[in-house]
Amino acid sequence: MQKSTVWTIVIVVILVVLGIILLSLPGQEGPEQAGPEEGVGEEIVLPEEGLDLEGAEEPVAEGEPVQEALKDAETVVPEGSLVSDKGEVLTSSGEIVNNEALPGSPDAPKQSRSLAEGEVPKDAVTLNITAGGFEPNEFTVKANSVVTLSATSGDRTHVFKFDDPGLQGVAIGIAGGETRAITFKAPSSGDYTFFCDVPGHRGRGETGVMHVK
Ligand SMILES: [Cu+2]
Repeated sequence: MQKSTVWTIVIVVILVVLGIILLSLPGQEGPEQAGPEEGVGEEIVLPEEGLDLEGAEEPVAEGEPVQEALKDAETVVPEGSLVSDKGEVLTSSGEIVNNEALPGSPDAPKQSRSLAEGEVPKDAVTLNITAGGFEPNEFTVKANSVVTLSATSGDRTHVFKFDDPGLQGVAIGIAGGETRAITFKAPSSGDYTFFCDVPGHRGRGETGVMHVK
């Protein structure tokens, strides 16, 4: 029993030493051989694959809400901004419009094409502009509601604009005799001055006030 125990210990020690020698030899020759055998490479590759998959899914998930928003969106006036069924005014790419954006830029509310009589929605706010000023020169809308504003020129070219920089994107340019409209989301409550931006027109009285309540 004692002899066999000694031999067992000797054999185990020899095997361990041989194992250590065998393991250390490929390591000295090059890491390329040792790596795959030990499975070290696999452990690193697996988490990387997992991350790649997560990364690929993110852009798809971001694109879906935009398409979803456009699905039920409709224009109130021809070639104007889209309005979603949730009451948001949207750009052609499905983003919520920015009233502060430069007039005519993709992020700003979009004015309609020239409208024929009967194309102005019945619930629109309608303004007539002439050298004598705006008629009416004040109107009231509900805060954060979707508003369609229509402007008609009774004589020559006019440009409807708001004073507040936060509403600079809400602008309408009309030639003589023309009617155009714009759909936008009303701001928070307050009084907002509007005017005609054609040089000299504001000074002769082409101004008014939008009351938001
Ligand atoms: Cu004017």
